[in-house]
This record gives sequence, structure tokens and C-alpha cells, in this order.
Amino acid sequence: MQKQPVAISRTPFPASEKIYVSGTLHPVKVAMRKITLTDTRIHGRKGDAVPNEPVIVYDTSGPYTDPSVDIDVTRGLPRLRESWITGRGDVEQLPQYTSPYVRQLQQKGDNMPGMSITAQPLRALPGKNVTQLYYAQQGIITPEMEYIAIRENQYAEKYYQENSPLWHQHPGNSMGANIPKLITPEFVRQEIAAGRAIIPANINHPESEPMIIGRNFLVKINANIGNSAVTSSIEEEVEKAVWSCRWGADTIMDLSTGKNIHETREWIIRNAPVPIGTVPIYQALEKVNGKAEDLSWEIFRDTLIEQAEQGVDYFTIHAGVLLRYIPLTAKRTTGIVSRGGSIMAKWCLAHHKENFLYTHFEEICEIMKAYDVSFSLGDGLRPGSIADANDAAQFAELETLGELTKIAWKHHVQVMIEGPGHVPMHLIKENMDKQLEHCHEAPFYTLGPLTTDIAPGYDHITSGIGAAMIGWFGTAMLCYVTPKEHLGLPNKEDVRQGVITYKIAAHAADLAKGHPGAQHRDNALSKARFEFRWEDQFNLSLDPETARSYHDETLPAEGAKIAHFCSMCGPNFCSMKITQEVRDFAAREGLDEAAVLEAGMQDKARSFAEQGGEIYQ
Ligand code: IRN
Ligand code: FE2
Repeated sequence: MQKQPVAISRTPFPASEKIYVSGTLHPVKVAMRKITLTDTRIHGRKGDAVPNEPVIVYDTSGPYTDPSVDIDVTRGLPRLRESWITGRGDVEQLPQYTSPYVRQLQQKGDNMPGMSITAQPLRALPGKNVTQLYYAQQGIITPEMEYIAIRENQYAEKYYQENSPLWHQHPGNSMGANIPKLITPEFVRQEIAAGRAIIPANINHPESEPMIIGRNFLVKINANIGNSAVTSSIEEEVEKAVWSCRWGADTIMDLSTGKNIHETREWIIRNAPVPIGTVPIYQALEKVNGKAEDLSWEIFRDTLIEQAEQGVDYFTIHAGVLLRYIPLTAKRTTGIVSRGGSIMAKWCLAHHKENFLYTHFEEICEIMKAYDVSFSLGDGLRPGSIADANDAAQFAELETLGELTKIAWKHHVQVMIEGPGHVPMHLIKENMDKQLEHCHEAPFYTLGPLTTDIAPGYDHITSGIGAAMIGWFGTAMLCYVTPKEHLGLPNKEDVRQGVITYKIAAHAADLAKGHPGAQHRDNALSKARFEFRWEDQFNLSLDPETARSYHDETLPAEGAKIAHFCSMCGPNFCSMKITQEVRDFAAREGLDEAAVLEAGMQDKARSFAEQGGEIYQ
């Protein structure tokens, strides 16, 4: 049976246009999305139409939403960073992949239709270090750093000037004294140099647009894809990635298991405008036919090199699952829930030996620094239930991750730390505090956390609550959870639900952190809402399609898009409409608004009393 070809989602967002802002230090062109708004038209106000400034938003969708870019998924995206990387003069091009496994694949030929594996990967020249951390510590501002500064700085300056110090120094915000007035390339460099932020940017992934993960920047979100046992086409795999970043995923983790892992990953990386993360132990396990006890350092090492040469930007490595910590999980309600964690625990117990990821950690650093792959130190012992939150096993591992952070930094390898999991709200803060203390301020990257276990089918919400809280406290990246968590493989709609839920959590955290400029989009949307500019309200929202379709469910007529009410309250009970009438009345009569409101209130009070003063009559 012939399968229908899968179309890659390329439709631009409504009223939106891709713009590119140029750098001043480097020839960078930073992609952003400009949303055009309609004019304000308020009856009774002087001058009938007041134009509204377009709103520029952070854009993770890549070239897919730029109609002027020609995209052929078998060739991959334009290689944005290539000249920056080769221009530094510290890399060499290898004649072929060094991994014998990949060469075997290449000899087999096209075992999957689509892209052929012909890459000639780059590697650091002997004795050179090509990590962004190394450059930052040398005082070098890379094009990647300038790109990020421009990308993160939208509206920051304007809002800092308008609202500081009242708002940004509110005791509730968590950025405290670190709050940047302006996100400059130099500020980015300093944060990277201090290890407080990372730029996942493998030299073999030049297609990716630079982004930063750190608590003094916008909170980021990751979407997990892959997992499919049967894949049928390059378009299908690429579309999963494109779909995730279309809705706002800042990074994507390819967690594919089963057959054709290498090819699937090749398709994803070559077509991904965002950094790609993986858990290399998954592929290593496939190479030993799923038998954890048959894993070895040699097989793992070869897998690391294979994936580093392919362009994976960060690796989840469960090096903190130590042999002596495993007994600490014995009495848990849900034991070890991390896949990588359970694989390593099984290996440790089968051999009664220390975790080879821990004993070979320095060698792992040596490999990663030659390509600038960042560590995402895995939380193999994270709690998998409310009952197991913040227990001895979890925090013992966290301390080891802190110890490993120092080793990675010695090699100038960038590091972030993975965190839980399942944690009730009152125990969330302790996770952030302990992470900062033990891991020397390396960025934290958490999975939710889920704040209760009682809502399978709604775990994007149980975890979105925890994600918003921990983001506010300082977590730099939030790993999404979809409604299918614990139940099955997410479909496209689940992925969208997961991404949007996490965009909400991340943005709510940005506001509460006091991130300068974060509020601009809220203000624009609220103004549109108050002025009944329905189109603008839809277009400014995270998911314009859903906003529009919900509105149209009850008021589908075009005329309703300019009506001064919606079907929630109807025309006579719309508070915004009444407020508007009060304002218009005041303007007409030359009164001040507060006085009119006060007079109106007294009038209402009088008639309420006259009617007998009963609420329900
Ligand atoms: C994030 C924070 N803690 C765990 N994660 C993510 O969980 C991790 O990055 C990966 O995408 C996913 C599965 O990891 P395990 O189950 O192998 O630990
Ligand atoms: Fe879970």
C-alpha cells in the first residue's frame, strides 16, 4: 500500500513576517517574527484610528516559516554557522566518519530511502579546544554569543528603563542582583565563562540557530521526539521536529530507539534549526541487542564519537548513578524510573562494578570537547512519584553531578544538570536550592516536575504547574511532558499541547523572574483584548489557530471579529465594554474617569438599596 507523503508544515503564522536583525560585531542575521497589528479605533476618542506598533517575538521555527527559503529535506537546511566555525581556524575536516559502525552502515548503502550518509565531519585540530566555554574564558565574543544577545534582548532596554526598579527589583523575582539591564554580547560571554549558561552548538550542526540555556536568560523548553519503532519516510521524521519547533520548542531531544537510529537522526539534525540532544546509551543498548549487561565502555565510546561527528549538540549522560546509590532506591514506591538510569543500574549490578560513565568521565570530556558537545548530566535516580520526591537517592546523585561538573569544566566542556521528575509543590524550591549549591550554578534542566500523580491523561498540566514554579526559582530549561505521559506515544496534537503548555510555564516564569522585556507581549495582547481587536488578540497568542477556532465556535460571523463582546458574557455583561463606555462618557463630558466610576458606583448602590438590598431576589 502506498503511504501518503507527509507535508512539512511551512505556513507562516497569521499576520506574521520573518525579519532578520543584523549584528554589529559579526555578520550575524538574527531571525525573529514580526506580528503586525491593526489600528485602535475607539468611538468618542479624538482621532479615530491610532496605529499599534508591531510586536516582535522570539522565533524558534527556523527557515520553515520564511517563504523565501527553498527547503529540500534530502539536502538539509542552509548551514548558517559553517563559515563562523571554519573561520576560527581551529578545526579539521575528516575524510570520513571515524566510527567503524557508521562505515559499516555506509557500505550497506541505502538501507533507508532519503538522505545518504556522506558527511565529512569536522573535529578540533589536535591541541585545540573548540567549546563556547573555552572561547568565553579567553575573552572571545563569538558570533554565536552576539546572535544570542540580539535574540534575547528584544524590549529589555525599553522595559528596564520604564519599569525599573519597581518591577524588576520586586522581592518575588528570582534574578535578584543578576538582573541584566541590557543583554549585551559581553553579558552573554560572562555568563558562559562562569558556567552559569551554555550554548549547545556542536561544530557539526551548523544548521542550528544559536540559543542559550541559563537562568539569567529566557526560560527555554525542550520537546522529546522519536521513539517510533517503524519509521517510513524522511518527511515523517523531519516533520516531527519541524512541528515541535514551530510551536516553540527551543531544543529537541531525539529519543529514537529501535532500527535505523543513525539515519533517522541524520535526517533530523540536517533539518533542525534548534539544538538536538540525545541519550547515547539508548543507541549503545541497541548495539548489544538490548542486553544492558553486554554494554561496555568501548561500545559506548564509539557511539559517542558517532553522534558527536553527526552533530548532536548535547548528550544526556547518566554518570551519577553510582553503584552504592542503587540500594537507596530499594524501598521506593516507583524505584528507578529513568530509562538511562535503570540501564546503568542494571549494568552496575550485573558486573558489581562502578558505572563506566563515571570511571571514564575524563575520556568522555576529551571526546566532547573536540566537537563542542554539551553535557546534560542525567538524573538517573530522579523520583518517579510524589512518594519518592527529594529522597536520599535523588540528592546523593545530585552531589555526584556537582562533582562531575567541576571535572567537565576543567576540560572547558559546557554542562547543564538534569532534574526531576515528580515533586509536590512544597518540595520544589529545595530542589533548586540544592542544585545551585551542589552544582556550582550550572544551569538546571528539569522534567516538569509533576506536582501530583492522580491525573494520567493530564500530566502536561500536573507538570506544567511544577515547571512554572521551578522556572521561576531559576531552572533554565524545562523538558516538556505531553498529555500521553505514562500512557503512550504522543501524536502530533499531544506534541502541540505539550509544547504550548510548556511555553506558558516558561513565559510565566520569565515574568516572575523579572526578565526584562518579557511583559511586552502580555501588554500588547491585553490592550488588544480590551479594545476588542479580536484578530490582534488571536495573532498575538501562542496558538492563534486554537484561539480563533474557540472564538468562532459560538460567533463565527466575520462581524463578530469587531464586536465589542464575546459569547462568554454576551453584549450586556461585558466588563470591558462597560469600562469602555465609562471612559467614553468621561471623555465626552470632560470628567475624570475615577469620578465617573465613583458616581456610577453610588448610583448602583442607591438602586440596590432601593430594591431591598437582597442579592438574590
Ligand atoms: C530532563 C530532566 N530530567 C530528565 N530529562 C529528560 O528525560 C532527558 O533529557 C531525556 O529527554 C528524558 C529521558 O531520560 P531518562 O529516562 O533516560 O533519564
Ligand atoms: Fe513519571
